[in-house]
Amino acid sequence: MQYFLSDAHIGSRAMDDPQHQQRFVNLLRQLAQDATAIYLLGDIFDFWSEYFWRDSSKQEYEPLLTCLRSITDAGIPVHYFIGNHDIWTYGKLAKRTGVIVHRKPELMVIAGKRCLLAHGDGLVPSNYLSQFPREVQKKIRSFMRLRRLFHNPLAQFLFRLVPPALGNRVGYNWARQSRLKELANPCPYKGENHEELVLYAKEQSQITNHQSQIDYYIFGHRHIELDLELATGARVIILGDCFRQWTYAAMTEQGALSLCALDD
Ligand SMILES: [Mn+2]
Repeated sequence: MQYFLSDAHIGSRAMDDPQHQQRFVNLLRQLAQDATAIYLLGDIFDFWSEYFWRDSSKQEYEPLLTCLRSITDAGIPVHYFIGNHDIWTYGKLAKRTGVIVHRKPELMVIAGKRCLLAHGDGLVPSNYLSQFPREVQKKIRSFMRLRRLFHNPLAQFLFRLVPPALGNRVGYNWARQSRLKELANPCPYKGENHEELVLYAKEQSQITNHQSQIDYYIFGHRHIELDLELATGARVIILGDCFRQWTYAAMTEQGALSLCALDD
């Protein structure tokens, strides 16, 4: 089986559940029993940043890091896509755990199916902004500016110079605020004509020619569960999360994909 999980937000200061990390570790261990590969589609940590200095606070994540290492040591590849909370990894995570880090959306053939994998933040159809009133456009633009700053190599270099205790304080607090905002104002599925990732997938599936047609668009980020078939036959999958919903996707070696919940 091939497994797809996202948005565990381990270490979130917005949630006080001492069992959260352990529950995620248990799930990974269980899936690893029959996994050919595991795809982590972003925001596995609520805030992950690597510095030029030693950062002892990462000990908090020993259970998960050890678990990932044992899975990759067993020969099961683990693909780690950065999300918008764990952008700042420059090799330490990969070295410690053996995961393969992906910093951009990837087209991968998995069990014979063409899959577009991404966390999903920042993926919008073209002319996306123009449909909104000016006020909303402003908000989206400032979000995009922040996203560019987070991905900017110079800004990243400077942030790595910051003492970890300070960088982490800023980072965890930012992540906590964004999680609390989302928990207070959950944004349910907007419908196929408004959900950005669906619109993005629709546009992609229209511009790609028949031979290179994608079978599955698989995303995280939205904390909603979705399995939607487009007119082209492609399916858009949004994974839910491993934070409150505990959902993930499983694909058989024949390429059949289904969404699963933890207590299935
Ligand atoms: Mn996200």
